[in-house]
Amino acid sequence: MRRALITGITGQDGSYLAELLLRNGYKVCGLVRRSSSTNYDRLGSLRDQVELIPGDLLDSSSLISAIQISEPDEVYNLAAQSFVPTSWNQPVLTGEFTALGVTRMLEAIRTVNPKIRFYQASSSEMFGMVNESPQNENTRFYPRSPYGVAKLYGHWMTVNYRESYGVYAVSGILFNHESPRRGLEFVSRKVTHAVARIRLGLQQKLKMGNLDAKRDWGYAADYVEAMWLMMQQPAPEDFVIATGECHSVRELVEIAFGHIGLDYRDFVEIDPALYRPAEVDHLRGDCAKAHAKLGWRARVPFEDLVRMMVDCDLVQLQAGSGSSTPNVASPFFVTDGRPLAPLNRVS
Ligand code: NAP
Ligand code: F7E
Repeated sequence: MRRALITGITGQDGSYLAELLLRNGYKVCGLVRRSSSTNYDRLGSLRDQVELIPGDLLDSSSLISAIQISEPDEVYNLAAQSFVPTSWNQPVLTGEFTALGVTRMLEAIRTVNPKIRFYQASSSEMFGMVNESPQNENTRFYPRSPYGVAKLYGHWMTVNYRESYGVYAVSGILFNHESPRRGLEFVSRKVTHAVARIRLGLQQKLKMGNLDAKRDWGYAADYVEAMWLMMQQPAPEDFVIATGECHSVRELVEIAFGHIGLDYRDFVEIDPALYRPAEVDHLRGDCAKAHAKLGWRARVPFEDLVRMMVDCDLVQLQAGSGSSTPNVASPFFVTDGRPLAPLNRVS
């Protein structure tokens, strides 16, 4: 039985990756940091199928011990301070988690067993102010936030450990990916959750920042498959993972409100406080390399993703689940890899 250790298992991607690895027959361990109350909502029933090991990216000895306990063949480093605006408020802490945390984990691997394969969750935020579009593995990096800078450090450390020590270390440069398990502060989920609340009469208005920013948004359950595929190759390489499509935040709100028959202009208010000190205006990824070498491509179109997230939020709010990030079953691909019909709509 192959064994994997996931850092960030309680996050959006961690829960989808744990599901995928369990389906693929892995023994799955997850690193969890201590908090005053447990935070396992996204894991749902997976909680009983994975082994959770206490540890923190800030604490090297806990990483060494997590590797000794889990004895993994593969480590997926998904843990990070991942919200871009917070990185301006807490730039040093973001650097500790998102940048130096990578080195701590790589050093732990080198110390315990350098044959362990390592995946680093890199980000399209590293491209930042782009000089070409779409962006691929050779595009210049120009991060625009402390988060982007921290991710770039982690990316280069991953490359460096591969080149310096021959560690099988890969960096997945993933563009934005969303799901019903996305944190409420990220724009996609903020919008779909608010739209559902407005539909149910629980909220009247939605405050938004820059509607003109453009992103390449895909479905998280698709993207964790790319992570796993990168770790199964004969030699370690870095890959861009994206849909190749670009949409504005304005389109996002238009589709989400339109899905329940409303015009976003009647509900959205612009709040200048939500603008960022430096914006990433436009991102669109070119995943031709991943398609050619991994056979990977995104399967869920943007419009379907947004509508599915609105539907899931409506269902969750009506059920009164009490959790903002429940372990909603993957609405796509639960059968044979083809998108299913949308979930039940609220009449
Ligand atoms: P997420 O939902 O914010 O999850 C982050 C995870 O990291 C949580 O499990 C969190 O634990 C954990 N964590 C944070 N600080 C930690 C620390 N000091 N020690 C141990 N664990 C810690 O993020 P995501 O959307 O799943 O993204 C996964 C990774 O991919 C992140 O590294 C993110 O930066 C990167 N990424 C994401 C996207 C995207 O669009 N989603 C795109 C590119 C790259 P708690 O539950 O305890 O907070
Ligand atoms: O913002 C604009 C905002 O916070 C997207 C993380 O997973 O993807 C994510 O980073 C865009 C930005 O994601 C609001 O200005 C407008 O241009 O959903 P977001 P992000 O910053 O792109 C990358 C790839 C990661 O690696 C990160 O970890 O939406 N926007 N109005 C808003 N954004 C938010 N959050 N809230 C607003 O009200």
